[in-house]
Amino acid sequence: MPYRSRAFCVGVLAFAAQAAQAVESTQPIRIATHNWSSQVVMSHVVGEMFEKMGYVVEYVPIDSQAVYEAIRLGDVTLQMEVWEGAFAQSFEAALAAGGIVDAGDHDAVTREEWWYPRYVEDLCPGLPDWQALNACAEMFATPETAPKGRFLGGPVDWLKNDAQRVEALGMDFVVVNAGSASALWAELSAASQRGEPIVLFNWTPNFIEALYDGAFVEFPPFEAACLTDPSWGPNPEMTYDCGNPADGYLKKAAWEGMSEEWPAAFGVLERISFTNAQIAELAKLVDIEGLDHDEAALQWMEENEALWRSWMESAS
Ligand code: TMO
Repeated sequence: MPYRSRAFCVGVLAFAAQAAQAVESTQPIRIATHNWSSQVVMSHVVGEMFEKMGYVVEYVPIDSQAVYEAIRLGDVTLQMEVWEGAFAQSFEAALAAGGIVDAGDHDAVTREEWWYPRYVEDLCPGLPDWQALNACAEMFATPETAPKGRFLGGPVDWLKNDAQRVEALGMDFVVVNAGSASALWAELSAASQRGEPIVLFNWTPNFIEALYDGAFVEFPPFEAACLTDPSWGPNPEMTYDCGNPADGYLKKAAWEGMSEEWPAAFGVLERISFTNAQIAELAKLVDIEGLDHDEAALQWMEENEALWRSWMESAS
């Protein structure tokens, strides 16, 4: 780096350090980002708030299951969207091991499950019942799964239990994982245009609700015992013979040391609570309106200033 620009950088750093004197620590707060839109936009909203308070922020793209171990070890500071269906097991295992804390629930109630666009009900009578779906399995076949049906799952780092569920319930389906969220939506769009049967992973809150009518498949209702006690549920010999929680939590997770290193920021994190409608809106700004994640965060903040200021206010 030429000497002049290095001097410039040093000047900027000195200024930043001065501006940040109000905060307890200028160590970067490391915010995990994942591979679905609302999570990334929300992370940028929180990052912007922390920067306004004088903190230094870094965004860390990381696998959505491995993140809990990284937080536990203090390598990552926080994760804004802990969805019960996909991440409860990894999160709760890390909680039991220590070093990570539950930083509170969002107002939002979540569901992550097999889902189909509404017209599929005309092709496969008896939906949303899972046994009715299974009776139509062949209709969902692709060349790679025939004669079994294809369930198009999300990227492999999300829910890991679909293949076990298919086996435990004796379903004539093969799980094929999409490489990305946008690959899921591309397949949904193509199938809808042709009126073809499709069953895929979806969740709520999400922007999809604004674009498609559809429904979740109803499996045997979730209970914690389903995952641990083989005798529970329709298959007395296997676990995972149930659906995902239909009214799941959405939590924030943080490194245990956050409340000492950056106490005011931790207080803000605890107060932050997004509703279903707000989370769907975060996703929509990116997935329908085409904004970048950071632009979407700024736009959302412009439109919701009283709300995020209220989360920040009682901080100092
Ligand atoms: C974790 N997700 C919201 C994609 O199901």
